[in-house]
Amino acid sequence: MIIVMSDSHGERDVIKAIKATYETSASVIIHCGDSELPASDDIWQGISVVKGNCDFDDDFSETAVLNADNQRFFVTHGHLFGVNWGLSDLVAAAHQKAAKIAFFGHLHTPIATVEDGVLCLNPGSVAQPRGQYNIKMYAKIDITQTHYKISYRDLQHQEIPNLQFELLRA
Ligand SMILES: [Mn+2]
Repeated sequence: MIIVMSDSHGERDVIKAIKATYETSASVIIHCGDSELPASDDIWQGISVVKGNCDFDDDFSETAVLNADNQRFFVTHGHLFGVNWGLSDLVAAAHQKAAKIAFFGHLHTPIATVEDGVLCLNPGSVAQPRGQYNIKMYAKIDITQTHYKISYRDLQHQEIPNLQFELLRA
């Protein structure tokens, strides 16, 4: 099981609460950037985090490639790959890293779609949600033999209606 969050924008306690909930059960916990925290903060012990456009600590990486649950993930904030205008650059970067899953943030809105064989997943924002779903949220992903089971959760860790997906693995 993979936990992905993003765009906490200074809300450190939210990261702490999600980490505490899943640190013993998740294979990996990911933060897709715009934490506005220092890279040296001990909150990052046990979390894989990248640099967002609102992060100014150069000790964060712009991208990360992770392996967990027999999958390889490409992680980035998204602004460097033009996600405001489409996912093709993100998908190309994932292909380049031989990753079948790309996690990104920046848009503050949930997206879960398979494009050209790559699951592109935006977990929404745990602090400043935008768009149709005005709910602070993160995503939980279980990978089965055949499917990606994606569950968006609110900050009480409850499933958000209409944001539960089973997508066929490419
Ligand atoms: Mn942001």
